[in-house]
Amino acid sequence: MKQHLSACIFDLDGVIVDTAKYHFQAWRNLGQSLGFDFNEQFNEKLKGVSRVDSLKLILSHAGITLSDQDFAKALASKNEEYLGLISSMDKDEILPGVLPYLIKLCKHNIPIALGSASKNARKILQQIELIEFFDFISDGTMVQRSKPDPEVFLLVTEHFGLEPKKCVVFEDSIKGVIAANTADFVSIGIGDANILEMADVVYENLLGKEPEMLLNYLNKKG
Ligand code: B16
Ligand code: MG
Repeated sequence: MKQHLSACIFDLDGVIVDTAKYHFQAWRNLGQSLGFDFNEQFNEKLKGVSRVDSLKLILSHAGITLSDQDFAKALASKNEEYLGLISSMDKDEILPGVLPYLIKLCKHNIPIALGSASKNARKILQQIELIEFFDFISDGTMVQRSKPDPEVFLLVTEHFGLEPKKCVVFEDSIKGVIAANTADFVSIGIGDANILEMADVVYENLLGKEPEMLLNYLNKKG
């Protein structure tokens, strides 16, 4: 299997663990403190987007301008609330099917990497006791550009010296799927097929999924 599939790259929030709901809660509270509310539909636009770019999107949607100092304060306040929300998170919050899937990939000796926009990624992987599975972590502390730019995924293939078209990206966000497609990775959407229609294939979650199935998608990609 390793000859055909070079590596698997997992997004974190919404793929490995459901921190997406905590990001939503913390951003929404911040928005409300600025006199602006938003719903889950708008929140889809924030998924996979860096902290700074998320705040820019919220402010532009709300028509609010902040001074540089207030912008920095708002970012810090959102992250403080988010860290509070995830502080008691443990391995019980790993999403369905993730652990057995990672174990199967290990058995096949397929390198496992993280490709997350989050600057809190390492802390979260440690907290949910999955960090040992990851051969390489590419995260928000290492990139200049937010998804849909593929930089965070390309750091992984550069690190291993691999071709993107032989690697699979698992993503819950539209912007992450676009990032994977742009750089010619095989994209597996995790979540709602109507929202992630651009992905090569969409799984509701990883429950009962077999890594061998990935070979079909790689072959179709050519
Ligand atoms: P942080 P992912 C992304 O993580 C989240 O989807 C996005 O909502 C968040 O703003 C971004 O990380 C930055 O996170 O504030 O923790 O640095 O989905 O790419 O794993
Ligand atoms: Mg995500």
